[in-house]
Amino acid sequence: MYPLKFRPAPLVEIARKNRQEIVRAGLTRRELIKLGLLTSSGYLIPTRGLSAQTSCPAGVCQLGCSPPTLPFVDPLPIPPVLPARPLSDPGFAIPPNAQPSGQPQDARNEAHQFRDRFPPQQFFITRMRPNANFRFSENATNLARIPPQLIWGFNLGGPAASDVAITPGPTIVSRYGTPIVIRRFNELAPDDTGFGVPETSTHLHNFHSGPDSDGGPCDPVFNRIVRIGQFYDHFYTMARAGFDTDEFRATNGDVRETLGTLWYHDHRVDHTAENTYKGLVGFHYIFNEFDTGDENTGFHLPSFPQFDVPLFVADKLFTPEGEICFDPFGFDGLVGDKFVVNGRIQPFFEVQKRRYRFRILDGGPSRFYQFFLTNPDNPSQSIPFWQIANDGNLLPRPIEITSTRISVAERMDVIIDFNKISARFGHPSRIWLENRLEQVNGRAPTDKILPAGNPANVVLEFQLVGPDNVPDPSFDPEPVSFPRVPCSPNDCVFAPICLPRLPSDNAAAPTDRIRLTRSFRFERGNGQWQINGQFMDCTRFRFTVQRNTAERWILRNNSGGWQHPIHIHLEEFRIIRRNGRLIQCGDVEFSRKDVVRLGFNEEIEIVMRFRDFRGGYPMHCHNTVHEDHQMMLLWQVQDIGDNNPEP
Ligand SMILES: [Cu+2]
Repeated sequence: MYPLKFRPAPLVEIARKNRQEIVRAGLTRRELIKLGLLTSSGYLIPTRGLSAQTSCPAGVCQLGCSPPTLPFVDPLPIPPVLPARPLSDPGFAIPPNAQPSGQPQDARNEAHQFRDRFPPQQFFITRMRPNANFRFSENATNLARIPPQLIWGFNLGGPAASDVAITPGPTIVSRYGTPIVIRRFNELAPDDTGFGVPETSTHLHNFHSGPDSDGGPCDPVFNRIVRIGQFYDHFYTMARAGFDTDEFRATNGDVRETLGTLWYHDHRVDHTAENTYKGLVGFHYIFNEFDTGDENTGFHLPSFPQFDVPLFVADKLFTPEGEICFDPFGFDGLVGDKFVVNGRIQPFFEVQKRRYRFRILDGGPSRFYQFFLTNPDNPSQSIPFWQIANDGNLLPRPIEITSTRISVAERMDVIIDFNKISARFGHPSRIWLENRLEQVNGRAPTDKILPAGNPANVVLEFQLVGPDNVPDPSFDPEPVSFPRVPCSPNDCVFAPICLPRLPSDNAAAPTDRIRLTRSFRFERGNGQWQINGQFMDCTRFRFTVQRNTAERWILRNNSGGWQHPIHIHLEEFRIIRRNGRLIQCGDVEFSRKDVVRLGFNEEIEIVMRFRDFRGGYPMHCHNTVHEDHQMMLLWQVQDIGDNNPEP
């Protein structure tokens, strides 16, 4: 499976074979340590040899052992937009499970909920394929160290081999009010790199989807897993949450539940970390009549695609020989030593001196980030930018920040005004997007903020080009931003996309009334990760939520050693308290959320509604290594819920 250019050295081959044999043997972590094959920190002990390049043993997959590379030599790739197909596309009419024999079959064995009410108006196709010639850099020096190699990705939907799969995959652009079907083919192949399972379930994080199209990890009854040669039709109503409640039926949902920045990723149970790390990820934007994608209309946010730019940030490990690697025995999580943005190592991006909207995503598998803007010629400058959205949700008021911390799967939409930076910070020619949060293992960041101006911590270099004061019709968040403007709980700069009412214990409407409080402990147990003392179990739902009601969930982490980004499917929640402290306006978490960072010894109170759909969804840690090692549970929504307070 290697391009001719890249013939792995024999020692690498030996190390990989050893790793594969161990995987096949199914040995436990404890057995491996006993046999002297695994260190207690979770790294496989290499069998022999040292690479000529570094002091790291050949084939080892370990922090600090990736080959050195030159930063800022590759332009930032922008994933292409997945083309929408007309409904007359011959593929669209074929009903599920009625494919001509010899053709790929639909893996789905359940109906799409609400498809009659929201008939699809657009159809997309994409194919998951191996790409054996993927370049993490185009630079000759870097290519000599990290050669073209195998990843998994998504293509533009064509059957031809020339329609090559990329990672991140094509950006899917959809709109509220235009229901869609996305047909995703699994055209992967088994490979011998030691990680990745060519079976998929593609989750649209965190769209309000029926369980049939959510792309969950597994289900006690319905099939979630798409095998090689199969496809799966994901149907998205493109309606806001609440569309099947009395209050919001007529408007097809509550406009305040509008989502914007989403992403899709593999969610195959037990193998999500490997499969997403190997490339099965991409952005999914949703526009609407207010956030239009055109800076001359609606909220006047910077125009897509030129000034509205996705930044898929991920960290990777490579062997000293330059082969991407993943240690299946590192249960703590994987932190890489190469920052990759939209598939390139530490790229640069040329910007005009005007405002841009960046949609920053922590693509995992395990690292937390705290991003700052750094002027490399004067790292002591504190450069502000404006956060306008948290996860998929516009904030009630933009917040001026000099940094924000995010954990795996969290997103932040920010406005960076390069004209103001140029005028106020001495006309710098370069600005770095720098991650200054120290993290040395997959457990958690150390909470230490590293000094500014270290190229090793930079994920992306902005190169400022062109004249100052170019015409810029886009929205300027500064004059309306907190703390320049005092905040209020009723803020709604992006009206009508305001914060929905908070559910409460005594509300009149069932969808507003908190029916129940449940609590969940996220903890270490039996060498892996548990919720309330139990591992993930695909065969049962741990509890049943009553449809069209609200609940309060208490998330607890009694550990001083671990942090967990907790993700809940189906709807957005609100974080009410952290350790008893109310989250108040002016805080970036005073927002609708779909991931919450559960820090050291923290107790978090959230409230959430469960509307419209029936069926099963997961809650899990989004450190994907923790998730795969069992920190996940399935719950369901039905017309009658249970009252289990500690499921
Ligand atoms: Cu975790």
